[in-house]
Amino acid sequence: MTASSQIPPAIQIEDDRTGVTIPTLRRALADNLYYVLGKPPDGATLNDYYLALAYTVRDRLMQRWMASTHTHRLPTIKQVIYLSAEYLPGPHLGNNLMNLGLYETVQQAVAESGLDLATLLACEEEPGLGNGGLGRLAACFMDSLATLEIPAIGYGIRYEFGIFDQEIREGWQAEITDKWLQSGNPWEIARPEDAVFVKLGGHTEASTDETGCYQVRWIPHQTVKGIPYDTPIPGYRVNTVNTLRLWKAEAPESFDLSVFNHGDYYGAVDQKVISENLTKVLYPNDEPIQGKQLRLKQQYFFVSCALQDLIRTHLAQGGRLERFHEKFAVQLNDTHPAIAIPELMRLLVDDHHVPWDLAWTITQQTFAYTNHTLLPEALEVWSLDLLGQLLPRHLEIIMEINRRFLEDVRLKFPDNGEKMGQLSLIADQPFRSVRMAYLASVGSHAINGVAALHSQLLQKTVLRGFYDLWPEKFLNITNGVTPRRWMLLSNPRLAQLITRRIGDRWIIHLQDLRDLEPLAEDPEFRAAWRSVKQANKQALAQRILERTGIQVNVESLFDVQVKRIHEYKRQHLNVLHIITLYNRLKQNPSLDLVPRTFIFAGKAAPGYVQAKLIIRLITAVGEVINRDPAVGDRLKVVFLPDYNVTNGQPIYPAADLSEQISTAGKEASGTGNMKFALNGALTIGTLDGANIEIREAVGSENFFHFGHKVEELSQLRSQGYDPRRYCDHSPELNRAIHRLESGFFAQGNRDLFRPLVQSLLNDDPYFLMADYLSYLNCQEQVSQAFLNEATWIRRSILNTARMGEFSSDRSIREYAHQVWQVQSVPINLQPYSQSEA
Ligand code: HBZ
Repeated sequence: MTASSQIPPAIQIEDDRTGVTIPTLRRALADNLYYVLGKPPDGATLNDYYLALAYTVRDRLMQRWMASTHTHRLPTIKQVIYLSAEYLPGPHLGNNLMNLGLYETVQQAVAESGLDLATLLACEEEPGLGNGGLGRLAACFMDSLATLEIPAIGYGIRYEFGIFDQEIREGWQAEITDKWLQSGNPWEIARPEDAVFVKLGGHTEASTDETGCYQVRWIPHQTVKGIPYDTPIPGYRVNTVNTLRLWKAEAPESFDLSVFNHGDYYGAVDQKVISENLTKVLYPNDEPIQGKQLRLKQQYFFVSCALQDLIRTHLAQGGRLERFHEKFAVQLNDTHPAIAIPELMRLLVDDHHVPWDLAWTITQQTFAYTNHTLLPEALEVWSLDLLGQLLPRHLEIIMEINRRFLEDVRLKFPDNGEKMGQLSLIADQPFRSVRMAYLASVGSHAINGVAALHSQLLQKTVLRGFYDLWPEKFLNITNGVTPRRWMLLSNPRLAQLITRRIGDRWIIHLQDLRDLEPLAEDPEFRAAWRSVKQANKQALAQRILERTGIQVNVESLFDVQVKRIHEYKRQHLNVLHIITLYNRLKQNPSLDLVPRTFIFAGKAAPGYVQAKLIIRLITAVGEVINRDPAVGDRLKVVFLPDYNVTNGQPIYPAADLSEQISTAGKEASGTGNMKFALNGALTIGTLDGANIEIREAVGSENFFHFGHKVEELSQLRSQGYDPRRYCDHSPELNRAIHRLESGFFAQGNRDLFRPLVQSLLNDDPYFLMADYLSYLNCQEQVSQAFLNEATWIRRSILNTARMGEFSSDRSIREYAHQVWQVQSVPINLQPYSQSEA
């Protein structure tokens, strides 16, 4: 690209594709509808209008996007490359309008065209290209990178079907295919001209060339073509527009042709289908992993596409491969892209003839690895069998990396065979496999956990041996969330109230929220704060009514737990509390109970039987409690279906209480906990993940903590934990468990919840029984606190005021300085002039 391509082509000054006056925007909307979508105004659907508006906004990003891309490619500029198998960006339109500063103008333009912006925004299908926290973190990071004007590309997979849509049928989760591309995706631009080819399968052949150089050739069984699709990621009120580049797999035409020439047309079509299957669907597992071949193919496919893309652009800019790591800082979002380490080695050594040692230095200097979980069942391993079949050359390279690594270990710890076995990238049990977290650690110069406790535990447990070897590689970078989407866009009432009092710098300097602290003592401000919360609760109540038919009391305490459904997150501990309150009410119908509305949302992995049963438990308890006239509107239990970014946005602003009740040591960080506290909810939580840091920041008096700490749980475990003991000692726990066993919530069916009850009574691996009493007492404190409205609101304000450090801008600054060594690069837009064009 040349410099002049930053400048839009010569048209009029107030062009229909760039102008931002109301008449121009209206004309652009009509224009895009007619000329891009081919729809006359009277024959257009709401979705057509949404698409036309999206194109209108995309047009207004284009000059900044091209200028950013052009500048970021310059050899002197270091770029962040985020490799993530998952992204959950949420709907783009509202966010892009906000970041461009066009929200109000477009709202008015749309209204003058007889349309309603909110209605058009609701047409957008969000890209559900992730499971949960990890994918959403990638999206928050992309927002912060652009806002901080840091050159970045996010690489990932363009899944044709994202995370399934969830419906609740007779109380059970049903999974529906997510056809997010069905009505068109106006935000992406296909770049077939940038396609790359990815090899799979086959075998390798070693030889020595004429200069005596050892060479390995990989003769693949199959080749697939990767087509990139680019989505602009604009920063907030800056010119930087970064790129999210997602790859789609297709069959290479040459392959089709060769088969076609042999007359096997149907064979060619089959091959095409096989190739395209590669990026068909996202694996809907959030934690446990199984060795599925297609998943390894997906991982390798996008990583190879990304690295080939980088090498190509680097060389095209005159860059030298020895300087690859000076141009690109590549972050591995968990181990899903860790195959990038042998892939970069292969590209450098085999394809570009870089000597091994130099290639290894470049590779280590290039990569950094973020770990997101310690759960043993979630740590990725790939069997040598599978790797050998699919990526024979990579297996050889991994073995060579391991050989050299273990040799270093041996020199450092002579005569310590045990150490070598512990550190080996290859596990022997239960089958020979590559430990991807080890591979990622060896191939990276920096390794981080995502909250202080998690980073400590990472160093002490999963990666202990590596920490002992290289303590200097390890660091903690606590997660954060973007205040643009999670406050400004999703909680406009609160954002406006805050801005009226302290100005709007908090949007990019979240620490400025501190200025709200003194206002917590101001009764007038507290009243305004309360009205905002009530309005948000009213809005959520309306959605609850529309989606579930349940009428909730907006004066009640909104007690909210939204996140993936998992035993370690302990939604069923929350349910045990609900059942206990219900039992108390049944025992004493005139009990003076603080009214609560319990709100749950979240998806369960389709194969995770126990998690699906927890959903059924929540809906079953709701069915009984919600229609018990003796309860009235003192207790309601709601399960909101299809939790995703879109449906999450109205939830956080309406919460009074945030449930963050994972077993200590299990939740790496959590990010929902940050969204709630930022929006003024108080937290009830264990000392786990980022809860610990949130509690320190907001003040322990403004945070309800309960439960055993990590060390206390390991002590319990080593003493021979007996969950039944807690039942025997707590009549209320006993009664709650009995309600479940008796079939009371299952129309007399004693079998339905038996697996849950059995698990709790027999092993209780997540210590619900041990934490029950402490949780119950803590909930009692919550209720008492809620009765005093003035102090509750005061605490709510202080939560928001003190959450400044949990902006993803802060996380990204830490990565930029401590891991990536990258700087901001402001983007200059040449002023448009007729003569230049
Ligand atoms: O990553 C989550 C952690 O559980 C959470 O504590 C943390 O806040 C968040 C961001 O750091 N982990 C995930 O969301 N993990 C996945 O979504 C996942 C997806 C595919 C897998 C394994 C895990 O194969």
